[in-house]
Formats: sequence, structure tokens, C-alpha cells
Amino acid sequence: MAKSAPKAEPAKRAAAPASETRSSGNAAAEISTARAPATKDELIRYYRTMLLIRRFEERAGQLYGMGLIGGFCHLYIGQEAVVVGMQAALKPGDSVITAYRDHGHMLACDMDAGGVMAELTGRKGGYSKGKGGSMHMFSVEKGFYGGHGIVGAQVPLGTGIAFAHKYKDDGGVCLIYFGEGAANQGQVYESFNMAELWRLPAVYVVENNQYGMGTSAKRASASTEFFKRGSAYGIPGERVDGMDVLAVKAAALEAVEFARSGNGPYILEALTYRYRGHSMSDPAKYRTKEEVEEIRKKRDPIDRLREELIEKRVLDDAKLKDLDREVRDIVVRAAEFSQQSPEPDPAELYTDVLA
Ligand SMILES: Cc1ncc(C[n+]2csc(CCOP(=O)(O)OP(=O)(O)O)c2C)c(N)n1
Repeated sequence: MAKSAPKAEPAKRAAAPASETRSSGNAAAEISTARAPATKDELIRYYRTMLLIRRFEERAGQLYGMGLIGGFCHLYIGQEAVVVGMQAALKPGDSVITAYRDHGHMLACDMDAGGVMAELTGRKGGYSKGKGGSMHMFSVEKGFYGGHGIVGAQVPLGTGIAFAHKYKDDGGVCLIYFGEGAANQGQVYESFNMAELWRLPAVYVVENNQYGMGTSAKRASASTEFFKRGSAYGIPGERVDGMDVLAVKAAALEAVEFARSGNGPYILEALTYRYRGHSMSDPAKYRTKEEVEEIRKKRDPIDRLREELIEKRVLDDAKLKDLDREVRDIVVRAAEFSQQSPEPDPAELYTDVLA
């Protein structure tokens, strides 16, 4: 288990045995791979949500290719275990905020797939009435605060949400997701300072997918140990295998409990990988096909959990196929809704505008 900052230790979690940790190949830092226990129902739920995100994103990619989605569209394929593992540690009333690679976060927050897809196609039935698009959707009811296109902007906003939880004393925690590219933004450190100073219930989740647009983390960051980025402020951090939903859940339970108990913020770095380009217009020439294939073959979070479900006799082939069909149906219906829902009325140009 890799931890930084000698501050008050969070609720004790046994160090993973040697067989459960492996070197990240990154200067002495190790990845935490200790796994959370999960019931059969939970395992099925995590698998189903990851599959829903994957199929939804594949369909969104197709609709984009057909010219039905305008503007930007950043797919989350490959990173599903991060958001599903993190969400498993939340309670009703907690909050989530993220950047533009956000459809997976919305689905994990239980937002409606049809409403998300209709927003992508710019239709009235979308979460922002078709006026926000891929990067700008919110659901206060589900505790999801967007969807932000300015790199790093969600970090101070999420810190403010954590402040609100503390101010209202409602017991809530805010999960603030950002990429390793965003981790070099100045506003991230202003946020860290305030979060620690005021001991805010904030969990910062660095989704380290190795690339910020076309630049690898190694080329862009003086230090690639992102979980240590809070050490100057006394914020503890940990790096976790972001391709294993139960490893993420284990780390998330600890981090969320730490923040919820009034100890202040926590940083989790999830090592993950995006299979697609940065956005739909990126041919991803800065990495080899072999690199992507290797990770897909050996570390895919959905394949890994599927194998585990079979091995543990949680689901057999026939039940897995049923689940597959159920998820595909949800996505087909979402895509149909996103094309049948009308475009917003032009009069909507003048609503929801703050002047
Ligand atoms: C302030 C600002 N600077 C630059 C950009 C352009 N931009 C969009 S995404 C991105 C890379 C961010 O990478 P990372 O934070 O690692 O997230 P990822 O895309 O890998 O999920 C950049 C530079 C932007 N949107 N906002």
C-alpha cells in the first residue's frame, strides 16, 4: 500500500500482503490492490454498471460517427472500475463532481441513460434540455454536480461543495474527480490548502489514465506520483489499481470514511487507462496500438470481473448473456429516445441564462 503524508492515519486498513501489491514501475511507489469484500448481489451490480457504461459509450461513439452528436464527446471506455468502485463507498446525500469525461459518472450516480443520451444529441429530453451537451449535465437529485469543460475547474467547485456539507453539518462527502493532467493546475493546490485548513469532507480522485490529450504524464509532470500531491498540506494519499473495481472500492471505503469522520481531505490516485482517443476527433497517434491492446487483454476491468463471476459461480454463461441483453436494451432505448425527443424550442435560448 502506498501512502504519503504522516498525518493522522485513516481508519486502519491492513497493508496488502506482498502478493497483493505490485510495483507500479514508478520510483518505489506501489499500487494498493487489497480488495473489498462484496456480496454476490454487489458483484453483479458492479459488473452490470460497468457494462452499462461501456455499452453506453460505444453507442455514443457510433451516434457521434453518424453526425447525431455535436460538439465534444470524451469517452470513458477502459476507466469504468474507477467510478463504479468509488460510488460503492457513497451514501445518499453525498456529492460527485467531475470533468468532461463524465457520462460514466452520471450513469454510476444512477442518472437515466435516456436523459444523458438525449443531452448528447442536444434534445429537449436531455438533462440540460439539450442546451448543455456532453460536458454540461447536472442532477442535484442524484448528487451529480457536472460535467465541467475547463480543466481543473471542478476542483475548487467540488471543494466548495465539501465546504457546504461541513457548513450544513449534513454528514455528506464530496468526491472530486480530475485527471492527472489537471493535477498540474494551480487551482488544485489552492483547493488542497483550504480543504485541509478547514478539514473539509472532500475526497480528491485523480483518474490517472496516463495521457492528457496527446501528452503522456511522464512528459508533462515533474512528479508522476499524484497521490503524494497533497503532502505539503498534510493530506494523506494512496495509489490504487484503477482497473480492479474491488480494489478501488476498498480504497474508497477508507478514504470516504476518513473524510466523513471529520479528518479532512484524502487523495486517491487510481491508475487506469483510456482505450479511445482523448475525444472523438483524436486519432491517438501518440501511442501504439500494441500498448492499448496489451492493457485491454490483460487488465480490462469488465473482463476481469466477468471471469471472477464465473469462477466464483455467481453467474453462469446463460445468466451473463441475459445481463448483456438487459444492458443492451437499456442502451438501445436510450439511443432511440435521444433521436425521438424533439430539439429544444428556439425560445429556450433565453431561459436558464444568468444575466
Ligand atoms: C484550462 C484549460 N486548459 C486546457 C484545456 C484543453 N484541454 C482539454 S482536456 C485537456 C487534458 C486534460 O487531461 P487530464 O486532466 O489528464 O484528463 P483526461 O482527458 O485524461 O481525462 C486539455 C489540456 C482546457 N479545456 N481547459
